[in-house]
Amino acid sequence: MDQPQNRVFSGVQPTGNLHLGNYLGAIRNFVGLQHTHECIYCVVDMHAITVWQDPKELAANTREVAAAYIAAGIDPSTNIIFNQSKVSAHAELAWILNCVVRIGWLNRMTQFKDKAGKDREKASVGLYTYPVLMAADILAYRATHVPVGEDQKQHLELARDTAQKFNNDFGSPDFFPLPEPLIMGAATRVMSLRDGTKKMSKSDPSDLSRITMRDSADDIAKKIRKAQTDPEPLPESVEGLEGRPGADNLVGIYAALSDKTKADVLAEFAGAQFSVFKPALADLAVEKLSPITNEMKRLMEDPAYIDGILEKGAVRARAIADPILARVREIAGFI
Ligand code: AQP
Repeated sequence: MDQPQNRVFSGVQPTGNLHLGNYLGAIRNFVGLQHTHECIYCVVDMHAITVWQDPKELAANTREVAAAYIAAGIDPSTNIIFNQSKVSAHAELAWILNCVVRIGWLNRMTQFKDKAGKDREKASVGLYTYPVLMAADILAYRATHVPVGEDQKQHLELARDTAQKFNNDFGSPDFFPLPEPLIMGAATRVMSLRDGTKKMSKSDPSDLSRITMRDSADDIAKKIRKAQTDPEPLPESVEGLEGRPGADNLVGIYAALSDKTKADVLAEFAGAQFSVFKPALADLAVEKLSPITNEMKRLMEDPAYIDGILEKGAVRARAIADPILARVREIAGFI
C-alpha cells in the first residue's frame, strides 16, 4: 500500500460560535496548505457530540464550518471537504485504537480535565476518549501532517504514540506514519478578549470574549473596544509585553491579521495608547474578516449546495479510508 508523503488531515468541530482563534489558528492555515499538500478537511460532528448538541443546531453549525472553509478559500474541487459522521471508518478505527491506547495516556490529557471540570463523573465517555477518535481521524487516511493550534499539540502527540504502538503491537512497522504537527503563524493561540490568560473558545459563556465569524463590523469594533487591556501605552519591544496578557493578545492578533511579527507591529505602534491601537485593530479585523463572513452568509443561504459538497467529499474520503481500514482489519485478525 502506497504511503503518500504529504497528506494533510485536519478538522474543526461544529459546536457553534466559530471564532477568530479557529480562523487564525486553523482554517487560515488550511488554505495555504492546499497548494503544497493533498488536503482532507473534515467537519468533526462526531467530536462535537462529546458534549450535548441540539440536533438542529448541529446540522446548521456543520454547514457553517463547511461554509467557513470554502469562504476562507479552500477549493472543494481539489481538496476533500466532508463531515466526519458520513465516513464510518472514523468510528470503526476509533474502536480498534481504543484497544491500543492506554488509560494512563488519556488520564494525562489536559483538555479533558479542563472541559470535564470538577464534575468529571458526569462527563460523557466520548469526551474522555475524544483523543482516540482524533487519532483515528488522522490515521484512517494515513495522513502525514496535521495543522492544528497549539492547544491540540498534546492530542497529536497521543496520535503519534497510538500509531507507534499499533505498528509495534501488530508487528507492522511503518503501517501508520507518525503524523507531524504543523503549527503555523504568529497567532497559534488567540486568547479571550475578556481574559488574556484563557484561550478564545466557543464555549466561553461571554460573547464579548470572542470575535465570531458571524459578527458584523459593529460587533467586531465593540468587542475590540471592550477588550481587556491595561492603562500603559504599547511597549517598544516584545519583552515589554511580558506580564501584560491582554496587550500581548491584541498585538498578536494584529500581527496575525497583517502577516507581520509582533516586533513589526510594536515598531509601528510603540508608545501608542489603546485608544489609538484598538480602532486600528478593529479596522484591520473588519477589512480581513468581512469578505469571508459575507461569503459565508451567502453560502449559508444555499444549504443544498453545501450538502452537495459534503456528500462529494465523503465519497472521496471513503475511497481513501476504506482500503486502509480493510488492511487494518486484516492486521488485527478480523475475518
Ligand atoms: N484560541 C485559539 N487560538 C488558536 N487556535 C485555536 N483553535 C481553537 N481555539 C483556538 C484551533 O481551532 C481548531 C478547531 O478547534 P475545534 O473547534 O475542533 O476545537 P477546540 O480547540 O476545542 O475549539 P474551541 O473553540 O476552543 O472550542 P471549545 O470552547 O469547545 O473548547 C483546532 O486546530 C484548534 O487548535
